[in-house]
Amino acid sequence: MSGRGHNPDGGITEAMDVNRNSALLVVDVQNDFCDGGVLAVTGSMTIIPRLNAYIDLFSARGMPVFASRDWHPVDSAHFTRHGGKWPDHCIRDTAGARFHPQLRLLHSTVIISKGTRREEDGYSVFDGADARGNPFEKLLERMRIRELYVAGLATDYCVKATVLDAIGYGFAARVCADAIKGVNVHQGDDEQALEAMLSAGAEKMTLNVLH
Ligand code: VGL
Ligand code: ZN
Repeated sequence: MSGRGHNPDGGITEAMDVNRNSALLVVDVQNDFCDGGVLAVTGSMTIIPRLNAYIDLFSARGMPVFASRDWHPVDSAHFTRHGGKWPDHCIRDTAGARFHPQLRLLHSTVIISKGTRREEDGYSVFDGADARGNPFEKLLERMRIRELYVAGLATDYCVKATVLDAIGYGFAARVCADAIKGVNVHQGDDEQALEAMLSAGAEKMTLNVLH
């Protein structure tokens, strides 16, 4: 929850504290977006240890961790060949679509696949669903999550679209600013994206604030 409030243990929660209504979402840390991938995001490798620290922190506090993945069909309209913006990437069930091996996901991590339909870009994780087809938003609702911490790739596309959707759906959104990286098709896109998220009402978060 945003702001101060009584936490379930009876104490006062500082604004920056994670609590039982919070969840972590690690966005698209997949081989194709990391070093050696077809759409490698500069600096992506540097955030993996921090993502692992966020995952450890949330799981140690018993809070849910979600990991999204871009999971495109081979003929996705999102690909240049079919009129879209991007080279072929994260084609479902290929090596490039696998989570990066250095990302330490847990068995309890809920995987959300997105961009699965031919016609869609699927930038927002709110366009995605779990293995049973439950939409992300429904899962959050069912788990009584009110606040979403968002980290991962890429700042200027999927992180941004997801954070803006989260706010639109009425969730409090926290951007893990030390664990995101942008594609930067144009220089400075990442900074602009962060600004857009903050002006929409997201809060900036870093690991040292949470520890
Ligand atoms: C993404 C470009 C294309 C992302 C996905 O995960 O931010 N970016 N597809
Ligand atoms: Zn994509």
